[in-house]
Amino acid sequence: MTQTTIEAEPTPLAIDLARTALIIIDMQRDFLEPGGFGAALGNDVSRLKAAVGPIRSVLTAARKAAMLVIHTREGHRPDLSDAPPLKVERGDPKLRIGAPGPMGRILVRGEPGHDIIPELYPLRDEVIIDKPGKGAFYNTDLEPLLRSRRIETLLVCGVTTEVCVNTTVREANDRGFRCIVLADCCASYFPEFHAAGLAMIKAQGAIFGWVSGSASALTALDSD
Ligand code: TIU
Repeated sequence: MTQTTIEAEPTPLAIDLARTALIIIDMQRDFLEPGGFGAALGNDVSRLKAAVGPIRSVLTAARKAAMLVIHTREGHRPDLSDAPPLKVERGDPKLRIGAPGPMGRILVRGEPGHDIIPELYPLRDEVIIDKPGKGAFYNTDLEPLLRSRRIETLLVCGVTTEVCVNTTVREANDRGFRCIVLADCCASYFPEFHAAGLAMIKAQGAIFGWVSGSASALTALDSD
């Protein structure tokens, strides 16, 4: 039986687990560890750690339930041909996208900092979407991949709540996918933006999507 109900705000939701995917946004060393892109922008990267444990629990349950798991990574080609100059030209010139740092070139594909943190490392058969933008649909093959698997619902985790998570949820909603954002599986460098980012999604009768948490997701996954 793949139909289940998940507790969420503003309403509980009936979902089909066979048509649901777990998407984990940008849990990369560049955002979570010192010396990467997040730190280069002046952020306290330790604030993102809170999401790691809850994501790990949901990821383990999703793997057990044989749910489609998708990991995304924000980053650019080594020649930066896919990085708009206006994106690169922000922040301290010594610490911009493409500049050398302790984890390799900042936000560049193939560099140690671009990779996913060891605690959440993808299995060989899990999908990795390399994205040049904040949204996971922009200039990627995520949409055809989801359509080919007949996915209609996304359980959304990752960082940061108000940047790449929110952008991806808005893109997904416009494409007809239902998003359930797991609050404790997301994090921001700014606690007030985390709260506002979640509030904006579920307001107005779930204008962009629903907000739930890892405990409710685990209950729903166990019911499979
Ligand atoms: N800076 C910030 O909060 N986030 C990003 O630049 N990318 C993601 O959210 N992944």
